Amino acid sequence: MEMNAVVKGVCVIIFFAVACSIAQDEQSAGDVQMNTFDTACKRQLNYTIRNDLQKPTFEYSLAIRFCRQPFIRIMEKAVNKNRNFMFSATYFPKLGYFIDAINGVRGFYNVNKTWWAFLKAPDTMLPVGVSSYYPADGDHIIFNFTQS
Ligand code: B12
Repeated sequence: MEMNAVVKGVCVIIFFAVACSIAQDEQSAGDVQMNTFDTACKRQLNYTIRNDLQKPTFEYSLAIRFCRQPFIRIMEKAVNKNRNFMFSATYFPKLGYFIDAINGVRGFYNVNKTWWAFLKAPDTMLPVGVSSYYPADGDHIIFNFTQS
C-alpha cells in the first residue's frame, strides 16, 4: 500500500517535469512580456546585424537566451530588447520568411543586387532561411548587408 503511494508520487513528479520541459520548448519568444519559463531557456547565442555598405553604416550585437526555436523567433526577441534590430519580412510558401529590411535598411535585389545575407560567423552562408534554421547553443549569427 505504502509502496503504491510512493510510485504514484514519483509518477506525478515525472509528469510535471515532462510537461514543464515541453512548455519551455514550445513557448513563443515573440511574447513581449517575459514569462516565467523564459529564465529556464538556457541556450545562448550572439546575434549581429552589420551594414558596411551604405551610410549610415552600423554594427550591433546582442547576446540572447533561447529555447529550441527557429531563428525568426530570436529576431523577435532581439527587437523586444533593442529597437535597432527591427526588421520586415515577406512570407514565401514552403520557404518561410525572407528578410527584406533590418534597422530601416532594405535590400533592393532587382535594382542594385543588395540583400541581407544570413550567416553563421565568421562567414558561412546558412543553407536555409530564418524560419527553418534552429540555432545551436553558442552560435554567432550575423545578418550582413551584401551586394552580389
Ligand atoms: C534568386 C535567389 C535568391 C535571391 C533572391 C532575390 C531576388 N529578388 O531574386 C537572393 C540572393 C537575395 C537570395 C537570398 C537568400 N536565399 Co535564395 N535563392 C534564390 C534562387 C536561386 C532562385 C529563386 C527564384 O528566383 N525563384 C523563381 C521565382 C519566380 O519564384 P519566387 O517564389 O518568386 O522566388 C522568390 C523566393 O524564392 C525568394 N527567395 C529567394 N531566396 C529565398 C530564401 C528564403 C529562405 C526565402 C523565404 C525566400 C527566398 O526570392 C525569390 C524572388 O522574389 C533559389 C533557388 C531556386 N532555384 O529556387 C534560392 C533559394 C530559395 N535561396 C535559399 C537561401 C537559403 C537563401 C538565403 C537564406 C541564403 C542566406 N544564407 O543568406 C537568402 C535569404 C536571406 C534573407 N534575407 O532572408 C535556398 C532556400 C532553402 C530553404 N529550404 O530554405 C534556395 C532554395 C537555394 C538553395 N538550394 O540553397 N536568394
